[in-house]
Amino acid sequence: MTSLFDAFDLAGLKLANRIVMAPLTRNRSPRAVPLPMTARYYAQRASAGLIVTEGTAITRQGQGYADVPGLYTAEALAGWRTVTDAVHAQGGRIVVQLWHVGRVSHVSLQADGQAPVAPSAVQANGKTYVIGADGRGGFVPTSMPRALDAAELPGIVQDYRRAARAALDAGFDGVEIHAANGYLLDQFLRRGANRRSDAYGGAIDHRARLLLEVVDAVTTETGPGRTGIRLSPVTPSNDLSDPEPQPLFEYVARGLARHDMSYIHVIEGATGGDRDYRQGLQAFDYDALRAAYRDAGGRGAWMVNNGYDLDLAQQALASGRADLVAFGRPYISNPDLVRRLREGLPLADADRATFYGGGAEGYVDYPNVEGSIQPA
Ligand code: 8OZ
Repeated sequence: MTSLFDAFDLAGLKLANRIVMAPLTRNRSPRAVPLPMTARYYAQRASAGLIVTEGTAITRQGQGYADVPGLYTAEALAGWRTVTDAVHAQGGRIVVQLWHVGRVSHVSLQADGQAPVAPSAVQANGKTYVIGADGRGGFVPTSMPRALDAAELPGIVQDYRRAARAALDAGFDGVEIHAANGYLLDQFLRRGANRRSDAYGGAIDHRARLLLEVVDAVTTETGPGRTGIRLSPVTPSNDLSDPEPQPLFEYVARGLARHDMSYIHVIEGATGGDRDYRQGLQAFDYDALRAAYRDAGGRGAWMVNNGYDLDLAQQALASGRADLVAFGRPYISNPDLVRRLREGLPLADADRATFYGGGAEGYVDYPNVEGSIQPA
């Protein structure tokens, strides 16, 4: 029977096991540049079959929180090169998550204090994290966005494409397109943020158009089997919703099947919360989503995420519901999570106070099960 600890062939990339480190925002990259300790942080977690980095802004416009990393300056890319080298030196595999936040941003993070961009001028009821002139961080409401003009969208597609090229040049094994959790591509998909009446709004095929254009551009740039995508069909994160997610996401799945994806990464339920969370009248049918992808000829790996423990993960693999399982929060405090799960060892709890922002504390100082920090 398939186990989490079996190797996996991800479109030619050999993974040592089927455990994935999920993307985790940590806000420790001033001026969008990963620090030397970021290389240490990821290298400590390199026994994961695959690491997906924290969300990484493709452009300054795509940034929505203080101190998240980017892919749009030479300095940031040089920082990422030290990360990919450090992970590869430990025998790990790492892809970068390509992120554009859309409306989930604040004027103080945008060039010249401009409004963030979105499908429509609909403000998210939510907060983002900024650092004031006095150097202190705090939460502020997201700013009112401006609606993107259709003529700007090819430029955004190009931004994804350029970021994907830069990522491969910085040594990443591939990229993951962040289309989840209420950020730009999800804002186009779901009706709660998309009030457009042009070719990018309204009917399902219109709302999915930008996402599929980005997928086309990025897969063309990376070549086959090097692009994954993350979806969250029902999450309420960042004030997003849709009354009918099932046909929308099945349409997306069929569209993805026409591209040579490395994997489809699905957050089941509310991100970081209730796995049974629903939007719309019916519970979302994730098996039907997978079937829509496979029936349309999709051959990428199926990656699942959200609140998995060892038993639930093994069941998902054994039943064929998944090929890979992504673990998020446990990876903050358990750099050797693979070993702990394999040997049935207890997991360490993470300190919430150091999830977002700060320094080495709560970042690179979680020991492995023997009490040492490896690599130092
Ligand atoms: C937590 C805090 C800030 C951003 C996501 C990138 O939800 C995020 C994120 C998570 O996908």
